[in-house]
Amino acid sequence: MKRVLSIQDLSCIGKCSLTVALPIISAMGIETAIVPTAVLSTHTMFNDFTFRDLTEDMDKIKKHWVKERFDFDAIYTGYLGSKEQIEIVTDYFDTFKNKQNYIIVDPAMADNGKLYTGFTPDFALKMAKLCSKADIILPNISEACFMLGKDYIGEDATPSQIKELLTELTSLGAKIVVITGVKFGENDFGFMGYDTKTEGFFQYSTEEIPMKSHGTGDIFASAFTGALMNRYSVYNSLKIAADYTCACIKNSYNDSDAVNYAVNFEAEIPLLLKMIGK
Ligand code: PXL
Repeated sequence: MKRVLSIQDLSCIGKCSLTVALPIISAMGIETAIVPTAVLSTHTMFNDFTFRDLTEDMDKIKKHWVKERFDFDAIYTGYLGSKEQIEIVTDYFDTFKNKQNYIIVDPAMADNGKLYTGFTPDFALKMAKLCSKADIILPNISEACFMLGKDYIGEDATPSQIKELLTELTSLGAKIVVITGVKFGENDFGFMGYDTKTEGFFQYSTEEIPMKSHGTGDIFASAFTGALMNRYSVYNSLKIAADYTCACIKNSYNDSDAVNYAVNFEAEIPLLLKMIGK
């Protein structure tokens, strides 16, 4: 069985980061090892959330795993709580990277032109350095702009503006760069990417559900990682992730009982498994 390591926070309520990565990647038949970077009472969109920092444990966990000679088919990182945590994650990459495995960085730190609570522009530049070690990075438009130290170009950025951003992002050093949350036209929403090996752009879109929700980037990155581990190509894994994320948002949009701080990703896991032939 393939084994993924996911390094991100554990938000007890909020359906994001590890509470999304664990069920989705495990359901796809992949062992999911974790390093929880912090325990929060909720994700940071609620007021007065608690935050227990687990930075001190991160290095100790790594040292134990080196002794045990564990290895991973992919390392997928999301929300990280501080610049120090980014340094430690860099050490994880240096320790566990090998010729076969993938490093996937979702620089989860901003949306709609705003950094999440607690982050500074400086943090985004540090995250950009982490991206240099990745095989694949998955920023949204806001995260891409913050990492490049540029003014926010808006959610309605045109495909040609996104192409420019992608080209600039390749200077960070990742092999494949993908920007999520791209609007291609009326009711047409998806991702656009650039592969430095083939030197080609690619894109894919689904219908746009008129609803903004938290954790959808984490659902996308988790489903992508799971599909990649099921031997789908990078492009097909991204497509599967986009179709699944769209189905999750649609499910919540049609459900008057859906919570307003996340989407019903659980209800669409059977669809995701069908998509990967399970
Ligand atoms: O979904 C990204 C995310 C992850 N972790 C925490 C968050 C958020 C987004 O708000 O607050 C703690």
